Amino acid sequence: MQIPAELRQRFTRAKCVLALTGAGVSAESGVPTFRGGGNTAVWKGIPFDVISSAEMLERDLPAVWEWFDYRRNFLDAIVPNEAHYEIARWQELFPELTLVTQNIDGLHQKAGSHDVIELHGNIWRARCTKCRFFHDMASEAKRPDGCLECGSFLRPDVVLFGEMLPPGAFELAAERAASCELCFVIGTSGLVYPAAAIPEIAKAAGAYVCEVNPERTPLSNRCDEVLTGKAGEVLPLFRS
Ligand code: BV8
Repeated sequence: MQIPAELRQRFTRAKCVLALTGAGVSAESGVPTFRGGGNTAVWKGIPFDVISSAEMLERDLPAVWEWFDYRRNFLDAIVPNEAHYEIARWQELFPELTLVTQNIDGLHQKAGSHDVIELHGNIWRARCTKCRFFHDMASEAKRPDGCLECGSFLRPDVVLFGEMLPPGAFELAAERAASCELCFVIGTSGLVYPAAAIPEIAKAAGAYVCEVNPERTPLSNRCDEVLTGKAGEVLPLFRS
C-alpha cells in the first residue's frame, strides 16, 4: 500500500494532530476485538455489552469483577504491537499529538505514549463505589476485597454501557478535536458514542480525517481518506 500524496504531505506538515483509537489497535497484540468475533464478545453466554453495563454492576458486582479479572489476567501476558509503538513515536514527531483511546488495556502507555485520554477508563485501576479512592492493580495479582480507605466495595475503574464518561475526558478530547488539522481514526467500529463523535467534531471543524481499518465503518464515508489495512502494517508506512 502507498500513502496517498496529499495525505503524506499533510502528515509531513501537520503541527496539531489527534488520533482516536479503538480495540482494533490492540488486535495485533492478540486482544480479541468486541465486534469482530473473538471470545470477549460473549462471556459465559452473556453479550459483552450486557456484562459490561451499569445495570449488571448494580445487579451482580461479583459477576462483573469475574469478567474483568479474567480480562486483566489475559492482558497480563500481552505486549504492545507496532501500531502502539508507531503512535508513541508520533507523540515525539508532531508538535502536538492528542491520543484519545476507547481502549482500557493500557497498551498505549506500555508502548510509551503519555497523557493518554482514556474515554472508557482503565482495566488496571479499581475505584471505591463510595469514596474517591482509587487502587492500582497493575502491580499486584490479587485486588483488595474492599476500599482500603472506607471498606466499601471496589469496582473496575472502567466506563460501562449506560455510564457517564470520566469527568472532563470527553470535553478535553472534543476541544482538541475541534482544533486539530489532521485526525486519525484507528481500529474502531465507530459504533460507541460519545467516542465516535470525536472524528465528526474534527471533520466539522475542518480537519483532514483519515481512517485506518481493514473494514469500512459508519465513519468511513465521512473520512477524507480511508486506508484499508491493519494498523500495525499501515502506520509504519508513514515513516518517510
Ligand atoms: C454514555 C469499557 C451517557 C467496558 C466500553 C441506551 C442506554 C444507555 C446508553 C446508550 C443507549 N444506546 C446508546 C447508548 C450510548 C452507548 C452506546 O454508544 N451504545 C452503542 C453500543 C449503541 N454509550 C454509552 O453508554 C456510553 N455512555 O452514553 O453516557 C449516557 C448515560 C446514561 C444513559 C444514556 C446515556 C459509555 C460507552 C462506554 C462503554 N464501555 N468499554 C469494557 O471494555 O468492557 S465500550 C467498548 O466498545 C470498548 O471500550 C471499545 O473500545 C468500544 C468501541 O468498540 P471498538 O473499540 O470500536 O471495538 P470494536 O470491536 O467495535 O471494533 C474494532 C474495529 O477494529 C473494527 O472496526 C475492526 O474492523 C477493526 N480492526 C480489527 N483488527 C484491526 C482493526 N483495525 C486496525 N487494525 C487491525 N489489526
